[in-house]
Amino acid sequence: MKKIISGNEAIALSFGDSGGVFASGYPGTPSTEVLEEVARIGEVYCEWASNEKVALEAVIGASIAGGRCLSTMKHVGVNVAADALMTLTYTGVNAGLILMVSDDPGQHSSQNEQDSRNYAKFAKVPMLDPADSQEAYDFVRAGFEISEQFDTPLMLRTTTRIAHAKGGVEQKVKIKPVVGEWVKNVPKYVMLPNYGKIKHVEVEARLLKLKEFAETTSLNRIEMDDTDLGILTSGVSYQHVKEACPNASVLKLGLVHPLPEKMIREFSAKVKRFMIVEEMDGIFEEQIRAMGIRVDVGKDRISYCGEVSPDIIRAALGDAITKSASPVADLPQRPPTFCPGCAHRGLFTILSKLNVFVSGDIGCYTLGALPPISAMHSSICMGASISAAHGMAKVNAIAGRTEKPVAVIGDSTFFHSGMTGLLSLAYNAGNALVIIMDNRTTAMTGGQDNPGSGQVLKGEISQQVNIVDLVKVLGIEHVVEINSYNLAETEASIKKGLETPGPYVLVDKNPCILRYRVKQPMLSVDHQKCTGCRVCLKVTCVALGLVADGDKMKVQIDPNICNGCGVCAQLCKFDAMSVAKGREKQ
Ligand SMILES: Cc1ncc(C[n+]2csc(CCOP(=O)(O)OP(=O)(O)O)c2C)c(N)n1
Repeated sequence: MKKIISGNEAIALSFGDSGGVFASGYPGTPSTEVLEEVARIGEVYCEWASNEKVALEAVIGASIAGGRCLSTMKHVGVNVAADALMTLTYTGVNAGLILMVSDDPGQHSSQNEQDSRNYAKFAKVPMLDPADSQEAYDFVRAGFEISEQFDTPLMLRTTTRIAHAKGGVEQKVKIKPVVGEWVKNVPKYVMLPNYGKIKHVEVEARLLKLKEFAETTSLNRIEMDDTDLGILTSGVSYQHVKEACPNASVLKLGLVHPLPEKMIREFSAKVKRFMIVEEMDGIFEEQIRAMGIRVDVGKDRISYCGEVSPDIIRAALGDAITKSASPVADLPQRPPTFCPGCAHRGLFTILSKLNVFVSGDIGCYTLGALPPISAMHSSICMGASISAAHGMAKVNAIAGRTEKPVAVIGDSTFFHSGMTGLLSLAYNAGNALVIIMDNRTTAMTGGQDNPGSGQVLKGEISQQVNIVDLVKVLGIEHVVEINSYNLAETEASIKKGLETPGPYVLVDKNPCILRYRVKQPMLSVDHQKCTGCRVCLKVTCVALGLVADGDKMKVQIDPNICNGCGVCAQLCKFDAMSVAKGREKQ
């Protein structure tokens, strides 16, 4: 019987059904649900690592110890794990090892739009690119087989639409996990230069064998139809191709690296017009053109940016497009904002008031950059806030500027890659104010656990790191706890941190309102006192709205949404906001 599940669920299911024994990853949209689902199914050991490099390294150890294993991450996570990946490709594996990476064409939820297929080419490893949930399921099983047959890590790549869309999946007969031997093999696993040189030769030979395999594997298939048009494609683009050109001949790649040169040559020779449809980079096209194969339609007509759609394919072919009646076009924009009651709101309200330069990081707090709060001025990648603030302060000092930068970072990001930045700042006599928003979860990606939340992925209680102690151990003398719901106190603490020379760290220990559901008595507005000045609206809380009161518009609070955090009330100069009558005890 078929199950209707998402690509992410299919990968998790197949991991358990294909003899998997160990999984480790770091959350990141659209990959996060894979490990959550492995944990929910509950048959296989899995864990959140503190970052993607740690996750991949743990999985390397698991493979050396003989267990089939899986590491999950989003595309930018591979940048973090790349150091391990680029040498893992030399050592190869003992038991099957899959690195699952989810790309985000269209940047629905990411800081960039990089194409992970580049990594497969760069690391010289095979990559599979499923086109639906069934393939996501099947490719995990096939991935383990390829990984073991060719002694290589294998990358399994999804994109947002494959990861999150649901489709029918037929399960295969379950393979019982068998843990292999754990053997010492210095030339294979110790990549000193002398061993590495030998391994590099082996990697090149392996790639040639994989190329031969690509020609014959059923992972790649030709669907011959009308020979006027032949399209080479893979992944979700295959679905768009089938919708836009149902009669065209199609070469559908499941193994997207290395490419089956002979197969492509023969296919392209049989069709009048040869088109390549690929999202983001022109990786197929570049290689296929380098093979000397004629490409009639490709990246010259399909953008490197954003997602592909049937309309884009039709337009690239020069077909007349009847504009699709998109219901989305006329909807009002609803930019993301802090949740009602989120502790980040109070902090950014004060940072905005103080008009300091905020070196930001990646998490819910990045929303502090948006108007009208507009209190974040750089955000590059996870962990960059502290190191970048350090660099700013050093150059400020050289330029004779006295302004001290402020770095804002969340707890998960601090554990991920902020700690090393702070260590370096302390070591190099830095001069920044660092604010760590310790909401005890990885909120941005849906509230996953981390080393500060006190429990692990499968729900068991674990140690809970005390960030204040940790910061001290890294060499910071001034560490102060703050409560960002109290605006006056927070302002005073920030000013003190800015006035004190050298590194200064504030830790805001307020739990994520969405995950921990901390609810204070809700507030209401006294319209006798409210003048309609709208100062409170600057905190961009969706619980606040306007309502007509006589000839004036006055503020009202939505009782269904207000979390009673009181930040808006502290901004009101007319004392118009207070705990709603009858709601004193929530
Ligand atoms: C290298 C990398 N891995 C994962 C992500 C996905 N991601 C975005 S923000 C974030 C962490 C947010 O947690 P935290 O720093 O605690 O802030 P919060 O959202 O809880 O305020 C993650 C995992 C990413 N953007 N980059």
